[in-house]
Amino acid sequence: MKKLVLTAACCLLLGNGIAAAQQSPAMNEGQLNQLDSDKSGSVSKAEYQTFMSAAFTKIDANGDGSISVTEVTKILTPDQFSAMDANGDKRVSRAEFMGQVMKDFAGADRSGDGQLK
Ligand SMILES: [Ca+2]
Ligand SMILES: [Ca+2]
Ligand SMILES: [Ca+2]
Repeated sequence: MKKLVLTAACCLLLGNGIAAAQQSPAMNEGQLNQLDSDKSGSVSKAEYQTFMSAAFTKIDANGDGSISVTEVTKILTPDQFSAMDANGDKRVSRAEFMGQVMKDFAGADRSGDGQLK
């Protein structure tokens, strides 16, 4: 399960966010289904937030409340890590992580209705 979540988080981060230039900006159906916890056919902001918050907890392997480069070597490149590290302290805090992923959500929500489908 842990691996699944990490993979999904990875795909989301890579697919929707900072690496959008190199990757397809759209999530595939499997990723959407995984986030759509109430099976409404779309991913609400709340569903996305809950999922990504849980993903942060899993990524933070040593549970110190922030993500270090070593915890994401398999998920993010150093450049992607720096992009998430808003204050440049070499750690991605939960606030920095959530800030980035919610920005990704807003970017992916082209219709602006707070739902991804
Ligand atoms: Ca839903
Ligand atoms: Ca940590
Ligand atoms: Ca930081």
